[in-house]
Amino acid sequence: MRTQRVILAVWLLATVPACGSAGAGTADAGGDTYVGCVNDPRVNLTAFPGTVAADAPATVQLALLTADPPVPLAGENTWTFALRNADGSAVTEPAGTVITADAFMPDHGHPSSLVPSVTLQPDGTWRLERVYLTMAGVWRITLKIAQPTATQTAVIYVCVAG
Ligand SMILES: [Cu+2]
Repeated sequence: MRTQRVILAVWLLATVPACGSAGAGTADAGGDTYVGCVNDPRVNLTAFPGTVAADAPATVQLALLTADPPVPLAGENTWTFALRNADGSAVTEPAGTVITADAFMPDHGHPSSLVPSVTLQPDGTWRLERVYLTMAGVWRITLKIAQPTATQTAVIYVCVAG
């Protein structure tokens, strides 16, 4: 029991400082761990609607359609998107396409505490929920698009302003 408590204390010491200003939903993101990102060159999605190309050699792009809240904010975000061909035309969705997502904060080396969910909607667009950005900074949302014939990856970088 005592050993477990010590291990927990060490674990907390090791993990908490990396996210010292991590209070979800707090406006105080100006702690010394905040990495400014408004002009960060990695950020490839700054507004909705927007598009993000899948990694080569994939040819699809994500057409990000709507966002709630309208810009990425600390807290839970819900986005919708469609898969498009490189020329912007609609992708004919093969049956059995499964898209999974994860959210990660590369500058702090930690994931979000929630795994986003991705659901195909009746109109053919996809709903990406529980994009839980727990603190200000750059977040990387990786979508794995598994189709019967191939798996493609699209990586979204957003800035949650502090
Ligand atoms: Cu962090």
